[in-house]
Amino acid sequence: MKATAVAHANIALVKYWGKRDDTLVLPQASSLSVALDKLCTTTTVELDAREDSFELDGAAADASRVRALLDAAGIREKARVVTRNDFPTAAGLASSASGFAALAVAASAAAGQQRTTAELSALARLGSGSAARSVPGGWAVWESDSARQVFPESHWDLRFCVAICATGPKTTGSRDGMWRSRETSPYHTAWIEQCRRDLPQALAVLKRRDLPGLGALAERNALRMHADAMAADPPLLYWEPATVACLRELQSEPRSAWPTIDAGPHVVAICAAADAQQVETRLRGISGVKDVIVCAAAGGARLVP
Ligand code: 2P0
Repeated sequence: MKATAVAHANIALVKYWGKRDDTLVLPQASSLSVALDKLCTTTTVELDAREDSFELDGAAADASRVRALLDAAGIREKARVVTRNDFPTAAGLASSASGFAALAVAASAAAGQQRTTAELSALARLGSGSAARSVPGGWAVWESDSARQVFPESHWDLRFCVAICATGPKTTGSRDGMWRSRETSPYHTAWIEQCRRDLPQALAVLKRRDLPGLGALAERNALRMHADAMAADPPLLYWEPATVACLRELQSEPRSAWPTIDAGPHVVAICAAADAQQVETRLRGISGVKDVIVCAAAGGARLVP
């Protein structure tokens, strides 16, 4: 009746920004991500508790989205859920992907359920869309119900330098932001059509390990997602001055790293393992960059003893 799981956050190279079904959390377009080793969540689920409780990084937190996922898993027993993020939650780094992936795996195991990776991915998706990709981990594609690993983390020795460009929670969460973009941005249809063109190209450059190809594609895809969001009404501007400074730095020639940005201010620089140290140093030198976390690719969510 008790199980612990770990899962990693992921960064999308072809992003998910728009749902075709808000309740079932189904995407308008498929997305591609890679799991990040340093951004890790550990979750313990204990069933048969007296009442539901959810502890996040040592503090009591709202259990409603945790309960919704347990209900979706058919778990009626009261649950005590304890979650720890091995990275600064306060910095606004996406923790919902690793959090719901670890929760889905731990809760299923605690209830004695046998679920395949695809079924666990579909369950995690109901908590948060991007969590579907953290269940298989590695290089993952989320198509509809669930995500699957298309290449293992060992496929390519890249680094992902996460430049923390602000502290404190972001202003508009992803859920509201993507809803607003779909409902009000005149660029949204073009954005979704572009993602459908980007995915097969991204898979081709990923397969042949073409870093300038994948980097440039990921950079374009991220900036187009932000163009869609900026064109919403009211507009969504996730960037800080340090975000723009990172983009300028990474765009200087000769290029060795390419940026991507999620629905927040932080910049993730994609580079070869051999270049990670110089990329980290350059990012650390930028005014407003609070920290840089250098990650490698990671595997999927798993139970731990
Ligand atoms: C992604 N993001 O593909 C995109 C890029 C943020 C920007 O998935 O509403 O927290 O829970 O499904 O998964 C963040 O959105 O949103 C996200 P919900 P989620 O990684």
